Amino acid sequence: MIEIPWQERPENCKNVMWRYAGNPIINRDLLATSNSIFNSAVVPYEKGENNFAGVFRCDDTNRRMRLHVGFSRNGLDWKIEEDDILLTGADPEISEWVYGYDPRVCKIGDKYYLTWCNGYHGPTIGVAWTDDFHTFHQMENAFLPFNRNGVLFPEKINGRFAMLSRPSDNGHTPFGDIFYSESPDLEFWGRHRHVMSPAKFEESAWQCTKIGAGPIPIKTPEGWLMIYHGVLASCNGFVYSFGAALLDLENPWKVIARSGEYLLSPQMLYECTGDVPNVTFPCAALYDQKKDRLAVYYGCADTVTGLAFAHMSEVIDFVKRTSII
Ligand code: BMA
Repeated sequence: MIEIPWQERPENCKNVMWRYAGNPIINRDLLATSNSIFNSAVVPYEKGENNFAGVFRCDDTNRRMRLHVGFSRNGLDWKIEEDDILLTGADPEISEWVYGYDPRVCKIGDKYYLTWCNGYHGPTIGVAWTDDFHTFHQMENAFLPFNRNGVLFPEKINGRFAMLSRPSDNGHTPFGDIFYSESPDLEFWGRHRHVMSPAKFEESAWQCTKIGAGPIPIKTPEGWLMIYHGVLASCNGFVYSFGAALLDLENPWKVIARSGEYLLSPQMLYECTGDVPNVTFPCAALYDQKKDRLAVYYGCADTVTGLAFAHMSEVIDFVKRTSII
């Protein structure tokens, strides 16, 4: 097992989740042509020096939303490629690149699957696989537009591939529930099941406008741990925080517990100022089961990338203790 990035909880911190002191770990201008690098996906890779690989949302200085591959030895210092990713093999009807953002990467078997918000007559969920983080083989879009936050499960469930998603509109959607879908082949998706709706304002305001799955769900003996973002419509615009829920292992559309409190909300200057103020948006997590360590990568103010830590056992207790279910 490679060492995932880690820093102990600061002594004066009482929270379940704490930030890396060196945040942001990726600045907006890491690339010659990047306006911002955020909402990005990281996985263990273990090839040579590259212990970690990732797909990064890099909006360029034309403000076009693009996906770029990156590699890292320690999960903190990233080398991101100047050229955007190479998608190949798609049916010509859907192969035209329009835009791509908010990637997630999920290892299933020996392949890495990329899902992202893919422009095809509006946002929908694109799917591609790679085994070398060089060539990405594009498959069919999973759903009809409009949809965002497509997040695969890392193994088949009841014999089928499984994905969470968040049907939306073509704009800055003022609503949004999380749904669960199944597929025999990662091409045809069906058996759609409702997972959860935004919370009641009186009960848990940070997640009362819309919600969407974040990192790939993590299997624990207590259920699938789903870290998800929640949005509050404030008088100053949307505020994006994140919390977590536990989903039933065999029927993951059944929610066992769901945090009423947030794990992290925009509070630091780099989370509160930037191209879109007040956004913390998680897209990836690394988990070291033996050491009970969790590291969460999240976009900050749609501008830079941050990292936060927690002990998995404490996150599970927190979800159960503050549950609104
Ligand atoms: C969502 C997505 C995210 C973004 C967020 C806040 O709709 O576009 O990429 O972080 O809005 O702007």
